[in-house]
Amino acid sequence: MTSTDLHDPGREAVRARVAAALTRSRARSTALTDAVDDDDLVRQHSKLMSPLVWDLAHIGNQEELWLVRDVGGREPVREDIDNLYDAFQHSRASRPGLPLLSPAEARGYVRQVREKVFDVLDRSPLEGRRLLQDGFAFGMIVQHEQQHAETMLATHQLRLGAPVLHAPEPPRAVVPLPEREVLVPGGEFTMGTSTDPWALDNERPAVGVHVDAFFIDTVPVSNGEYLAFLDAGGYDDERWWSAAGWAHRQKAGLVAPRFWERAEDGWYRTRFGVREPVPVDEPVVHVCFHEAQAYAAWAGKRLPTEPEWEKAARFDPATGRSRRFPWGDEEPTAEHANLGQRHLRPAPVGAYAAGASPLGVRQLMGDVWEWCDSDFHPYPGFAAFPYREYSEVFFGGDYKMLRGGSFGTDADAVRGTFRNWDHPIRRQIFSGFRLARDAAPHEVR
Ligand code: AVJ
Ligand code: FE
Repeated sequence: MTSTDLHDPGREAVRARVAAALTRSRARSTALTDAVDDDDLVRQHSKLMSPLVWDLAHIGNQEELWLVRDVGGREPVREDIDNLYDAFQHSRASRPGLPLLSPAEARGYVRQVREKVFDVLDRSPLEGRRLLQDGFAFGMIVQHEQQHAETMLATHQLRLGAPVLHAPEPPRAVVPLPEREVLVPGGEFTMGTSTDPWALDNERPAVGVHVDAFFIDTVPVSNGEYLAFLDAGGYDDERWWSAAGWAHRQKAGLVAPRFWERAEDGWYRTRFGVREPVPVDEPVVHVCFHEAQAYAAWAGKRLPTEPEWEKAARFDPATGRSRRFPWGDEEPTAEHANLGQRHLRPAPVGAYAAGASPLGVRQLMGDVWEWCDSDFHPYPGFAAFPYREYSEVFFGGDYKMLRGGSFGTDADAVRGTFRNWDHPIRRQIFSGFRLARDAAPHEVR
């Protein structure tokens, strides 16, 4: 290979894209960790979360493992800390007790790793191994950092004390609001992808999946609608809950979404340290899968399955093709979706008309993750890549799927095919849902 090959225009474009994405993801991790003092960085704000300083050094360690050592073939920077920052070695609850790098050391470590990574990027042929193709390894590490930025944002939401994060308000709803639900035609569509360069292993390969005709709501369920479920006694009525859901509701004493609190003049919620009346037109967030399912049963509908959600988000009836995003194949902009922590709350239901799918379904990307009634299974033809611990070890019945990303998710870390998962009882994540229902034979055109 000659140096001309190393710097051909296609590869230079990948390099530029990688460099920009690396810089953007680091700006986000830095903002989230610089927002609080050292004491706050090392403290455990919830047993569900790591100390923020663990996330920071873990981001650096994954980057070192994959980009410095594997892709770059360089000497380790800090081999001695690999075990400390291996998520499978230590539970989140136990991490504050570990001899972690101090905030200053963690900041120095991630900076040192990043300098080497820019050098590796400059010299990498970006081909020859699948890991290098289209800058995949770099894209994977960018997505990893952005995933942890969302996790760190969830830690901020659990943190007590005065607000330290600030952002402008999201856009308003676009009127007229679409009709409540739309029919998604039955038939096969392409789920997953074999071509999206930075798609992770569990999104692959593209598969033809048959979906019966069904109706899906054009917007997520709002706080106002969810309040009606509370007022109707939904949390105290076993009829609406699955057996596992009811058992959890009883054991955990659930009475409302997480971060809600009843006052004399109505319900309040606390959002990144700001206490405010629950905004009725905003998508409900911080509900677990069981709450979403109970609401759906009470409303006489159900949650979409994962194939249904993806068909609603990607299928273009005019061409029969699946798009990368609801609006097309172009990368998200501020007009399409509430992503990237640009706003620190979901936009009202009915916002982002420009981000609607061909069938008119809004807010599929961004705002709130949407619970789907599916377990985490591989697609036929799945192969773990590049490591089993990203997806494969989580396959089975322990997790429910979440789709579309939230206001806390970066555009580089989500797409129409992207699959997220969590335990059905989790609600510290930015999780909401939308409703679906079967189409009766007379409703199918
Ligand atoms: C894909 C969001 C479920 O945060 O647990 C981060 C992503 N994997 N580090 C998680 C992940 C390794 C993962 N989720
Ligand atoms: Fe991680």
